[in-house]
Amino acid sequence: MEDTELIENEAQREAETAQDSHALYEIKMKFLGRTGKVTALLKNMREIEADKRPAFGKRVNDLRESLERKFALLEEKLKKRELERRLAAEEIDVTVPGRRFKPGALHPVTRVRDKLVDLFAGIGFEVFEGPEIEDQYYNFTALNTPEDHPARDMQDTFYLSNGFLLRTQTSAGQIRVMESRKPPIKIVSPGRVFRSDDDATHSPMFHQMEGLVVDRGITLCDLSGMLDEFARAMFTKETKTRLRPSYFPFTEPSVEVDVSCFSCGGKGCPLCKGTGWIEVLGAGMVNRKVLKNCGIDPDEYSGFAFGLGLERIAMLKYGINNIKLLTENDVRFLAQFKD
Ligand code: FA5
Repeated sequence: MEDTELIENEAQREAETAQDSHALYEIKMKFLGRTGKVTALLKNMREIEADKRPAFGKRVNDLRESLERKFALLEEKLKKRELERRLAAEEIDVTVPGRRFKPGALHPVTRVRDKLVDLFAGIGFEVFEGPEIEDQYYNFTALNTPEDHPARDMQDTFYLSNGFLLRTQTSAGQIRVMESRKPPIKIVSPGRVFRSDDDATHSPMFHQMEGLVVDRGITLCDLSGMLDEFARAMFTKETKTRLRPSYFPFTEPSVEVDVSCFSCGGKGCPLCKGTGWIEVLGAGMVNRKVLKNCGIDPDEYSGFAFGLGLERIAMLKYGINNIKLLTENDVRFLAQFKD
């Protein structure tokens, strides 16, 4: 009986020292757990005289119940305190302004390329990406460019060792496609090209996009219709195109393609230098010799090709007056192009 009192006092004292619910649980187990002190009292029952056992049993059960109540009360108190502390620590002021997230923007040349690829993919073109390092055959010879053509000069072309060069035009990819596939062929080929060129509208590294269609019965009318589609999608719905005779060794006939000035609608303004037209690309019917070089019978098949400068289109579309701005990567400049 004395033991029960001692244990009760001890449990009470210890329980009050518990700093948190976990410590309290440990103390509770020390007294009320399976191997706890109160449980141990019951195990000693046999050593007690038989007539005193019921009273002792009742006393131990009362003790157990009383301790359980005390622990429960303390536990509730501690848990409440813990919750209050946690809520205070995790308090969030939802009125504090958030950190501003500055999203990047796509480069204007990337925008133009993506828009063109989307447009041409929508009318059935596949995308082909040729290598940036080419040899004379793909970049010039197979494209019917004579040995003494000025484009082959060191002043125009960056030569590497062993007869390799940095491609000067995406037209080199035309040959790779025609060599490896049978018509019908319908591809666009965007990519970087390199020329020894440097002024406000010319850069030593720039981007072109080549287009090539080869099939039975392809005519200049197909090219013209497709270009109208391109001009309307790229500039405005009212934009028109016109073809002017030109010369490229790999097309015959060759044309330069102008679009009606989308700034003044064709009346004449500084952008179109008063002419109402802006030149945007070179094109033509694939030269019979080029088809033959690639093993395609020019009596059976014909095709058209076109090549445009992506920087040129971006500069026109966004009113950029110096090509250098496109490679300086000044964030203040780039951040202006959102659509
Ligand atoms: C060609 O490169 C031909 N391969 C295009 C072609 C393809 C014709 C298929 C016929 C059939 P050209 O040298 O004109 O053509 O270049 C095409 C475009 O690239 C030009 O209209 C211009 O927009 C752009 N360009 C040329 N040189 C530079 C340069 N240094 N910097 C930026 N853009 C340039």
